[in-house]
Amino acid sequence: MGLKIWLDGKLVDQEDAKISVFDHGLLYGDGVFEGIRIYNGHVFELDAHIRRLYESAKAIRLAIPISSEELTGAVRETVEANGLSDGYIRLVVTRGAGTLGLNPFICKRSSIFIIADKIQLYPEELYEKGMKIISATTVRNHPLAIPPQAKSLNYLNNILAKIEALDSNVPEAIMYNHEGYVAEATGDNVFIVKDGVIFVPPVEAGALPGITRNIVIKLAQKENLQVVEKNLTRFDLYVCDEFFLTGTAAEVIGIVEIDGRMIGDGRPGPITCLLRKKFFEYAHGKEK
Ligand code: PXG
Repeated sequence: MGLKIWLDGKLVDQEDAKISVFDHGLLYGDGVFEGIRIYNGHVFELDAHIRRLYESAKAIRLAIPISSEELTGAVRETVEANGLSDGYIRLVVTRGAGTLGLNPFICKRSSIFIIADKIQLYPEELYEKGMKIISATTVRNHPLAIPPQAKSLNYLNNILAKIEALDSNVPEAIMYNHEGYVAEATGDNVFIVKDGVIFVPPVEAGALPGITRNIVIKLAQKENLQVVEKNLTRFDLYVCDEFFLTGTAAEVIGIVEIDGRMIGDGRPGPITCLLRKKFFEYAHGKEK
């Protein structure tokens, strides 16, 4: 049996979940989205994801035609209809069907759909051994272009960096901003550890304000670890003691090599492993 998809107010079979070829989400990447986890039957940090979605929409002048309470209910309804206890939700708001031509205001009503499915996990081995990555040459979107804080459907910037990673036979790439400071990975935020202190690039460097990032910062502070938001350079990444990425899909994953430079002793470091464990416990123990 296929999935039940929530589409514009109704749960429909996946075969019937269709969007117009005139939808500007498809024609122009004009829309916003969220990727959310389900742990133990609970939608993880749903309120934070809903808030970010409405902010992304506001930033691109997209009116979401239902209230955040209704949308929250729709997400829960979709999870329930698919009987998922662990999985992944893709919540998408497109500009809607219009005509050819950029004008978004021609589109009468945006479309909302919600997919709740199983998540494809990275192999456990990748977490134990850590990941090798590269620096992308593709520069992160300038803040005066597509705002990096808005989670828009226009992911070409990140996709071009991802292609560079895959061409180099590694799964991820670090993106730098137009000033040369570390922004983020293609779908994850960056953390490093140097002399026992955790450093995180500020969101203003061109990162998405990651929900996993926020939680990991809080969990680190609870462990009495010092967390400093600071612009980081490629040099800082090359000489750090530990390096990890955070995100809804990857959770917390150690980086052991970048651009051929080994990080630490070539294995995920102790703070990385501690925070990965704390994040797992938080995600699985929390009633939300
Ligand atoms: N930066 C970018 C550019 C992202 O797209 C993150 C950071 C991490 O944010 P969260 O809130 O997840 O901690 C993301 C998240 C997918 C997918 O299907 C992408 C993301 C999350 C989940 C799934 O590609 N991006």
